[in-house]
Amino acid sequence: MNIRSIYSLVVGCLLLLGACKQGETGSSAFSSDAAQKVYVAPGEHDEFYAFLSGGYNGQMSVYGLPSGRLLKMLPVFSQNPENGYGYSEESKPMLNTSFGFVPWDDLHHPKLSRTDGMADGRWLFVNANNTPRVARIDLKTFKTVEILEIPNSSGNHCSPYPTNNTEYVIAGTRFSVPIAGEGGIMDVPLDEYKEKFRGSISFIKVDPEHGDMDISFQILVPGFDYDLANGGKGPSEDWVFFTSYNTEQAGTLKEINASLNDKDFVAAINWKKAEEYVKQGKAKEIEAEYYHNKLDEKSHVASSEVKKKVKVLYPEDCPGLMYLIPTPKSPHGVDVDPSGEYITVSGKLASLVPVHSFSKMMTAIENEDFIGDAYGIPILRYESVIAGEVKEAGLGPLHTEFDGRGNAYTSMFVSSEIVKWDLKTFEVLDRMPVYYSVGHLMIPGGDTKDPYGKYLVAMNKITKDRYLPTGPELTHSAQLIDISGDKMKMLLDFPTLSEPHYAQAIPADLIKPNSVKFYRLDENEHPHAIKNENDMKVERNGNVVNVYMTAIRSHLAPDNIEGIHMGDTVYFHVTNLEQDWDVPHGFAVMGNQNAEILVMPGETQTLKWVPTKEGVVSFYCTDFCSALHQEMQGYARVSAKGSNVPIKYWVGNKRKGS
Ligand code: K7E
Ligand code: CUA
Repeated sequence: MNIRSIYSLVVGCLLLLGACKQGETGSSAFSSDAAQKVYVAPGEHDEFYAFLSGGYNGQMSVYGLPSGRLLKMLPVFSQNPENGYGYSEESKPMLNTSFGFVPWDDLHHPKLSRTDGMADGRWLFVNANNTPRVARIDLKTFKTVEILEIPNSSGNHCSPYPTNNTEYVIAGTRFSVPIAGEGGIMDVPLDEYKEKFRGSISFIKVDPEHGDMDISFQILVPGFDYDLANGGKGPSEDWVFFTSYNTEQAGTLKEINASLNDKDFVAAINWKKAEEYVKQGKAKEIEAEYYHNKLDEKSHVASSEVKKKVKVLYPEDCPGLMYLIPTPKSPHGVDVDPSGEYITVSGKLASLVPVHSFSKMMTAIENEDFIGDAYGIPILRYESVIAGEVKEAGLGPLHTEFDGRGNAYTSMFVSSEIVKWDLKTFEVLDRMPVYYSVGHLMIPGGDTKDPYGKYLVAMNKITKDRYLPTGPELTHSAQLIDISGDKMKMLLDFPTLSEPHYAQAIPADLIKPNSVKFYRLDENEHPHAIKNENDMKVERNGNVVNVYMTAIRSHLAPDNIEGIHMGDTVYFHVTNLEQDWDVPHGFAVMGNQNAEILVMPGETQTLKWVPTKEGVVSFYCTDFCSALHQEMQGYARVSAKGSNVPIKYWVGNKRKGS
């Protein structure tokens, strides 16, 4: 019997005896009123929306807290068979990049837009880690409305971090790359890492009204790996802090060669200063190629624009822009406490959690208390900028969040626990084992200046025996912990979609009232929309056939189509005429290699179909929309190439064509 089964046996017995008083069995006890605390009665709503990244599925998922109910899977960087995202002609451009169409990426970090240091519920920014991009999701529609590629970047991991009024969203590289003086990633021998490679940190300007993104400038930083970042708050709000590892600048076997230095760096960057330098004309414009994809609000059609230039700043030429704080050892997360004074760093290989002081950092900068420089960037003295160290915190610290009551919570990957510690004394106050090997943790508002506290979500990497087995692949597991009292209490396990890294949560009231219920048909500006089924039509243009179709409970118009020939490409432009909440119609064509679509009320979506066989092909609505949903179906006749079957189409006695 292993420790875990002994543990569950002990807890189980205590429960049976009804003797599980909170705290009596140490911090690992879960609350006897746990079920009550997470119970949201049928028909009731959760208190918080939680947005969990999907990790390697490239999507977001939306949960209610405290129930842990899955509300939605929200496609961003990957095609989604649920609603045709990345398959419909309207949404395909969202996945265009300078490398071509990329159907699947890896998404790690969601961050809500902010007003005055608090999440405001307008937009959610997320990163594509593999092919560097930042996306914006509109929380009125829960749709990805914009994706911006990041040039001069590779592995967009420390991304995306909004400043306190969403002036910028900041995105840094994980991999450094050889950036040519005139721009572009060069072809160089890989053993020239030290001489030629640089990292980049991109400052994406966000339109305050509409949220549209644009790269304002980039800072080309020394060739380390940049891992995570966080913006300052209050006194430190002009600053953003990045962890870096591989300050050894190893080009191979980083597992060993990037773990040699006892300390790596936190890079502190003054973004206000950077902005000033750009205004003064210090930035150099270089060549770049990156895609900017946007979904038009009125037509719901996405389009891509290719951008060709980017402005860059070299920090060595910009005094006061960037400083390096030595920090132990291969740091991962960096998190700034609600007051903006404490900068907590989680070194994966460090035995303690260092807490740097912003005010001490400013004094040290003023006194030029430097121990040297790296590539012209001053290195501060560790002792001069340390506020305290959390000793014996746990093994494998990764990330920290705050409850707004003077406590910090750090996730420990190796010792598989959440450790609560005091921001004044740096003493450990409580430990909660989690199952198993936690990565990120999230407290609603826990990264803002005024956390909501109350709950903590641990997002665990390994699930093992937590649920009924489902073969070799298990869902990842999140755990909800009550942090309202002195001791943490375990409330709930719930499964997640793929691998959540970071997450955000916000009171439901900040989003719920703004949620769009359907698209207004009279505002639909899709070029192929028809707003009345009498306008249905099928038009041949060379070997392209455009079908203008409507869907309403419970028929498609037209539902009989003739005159399609082998060698044709058919576009079904389906407009959903419904003007009611939650009445989508689906559309599928037998044998179509380009999937299906799901059309929201008032919206038009286009499905491309290249017939591969002669004969009669059925099509139908895939969403059970009414009692007569099964009747919502039709036929397309596919004739031989060059046949003389003319275009003809009808529904009921409305008949068109020759
Ligand atoms: Cu720690 Cu990609 Cu934020 Cu995962 S990262 S755990
Ligand atoms: Cu429309 Cu089923």
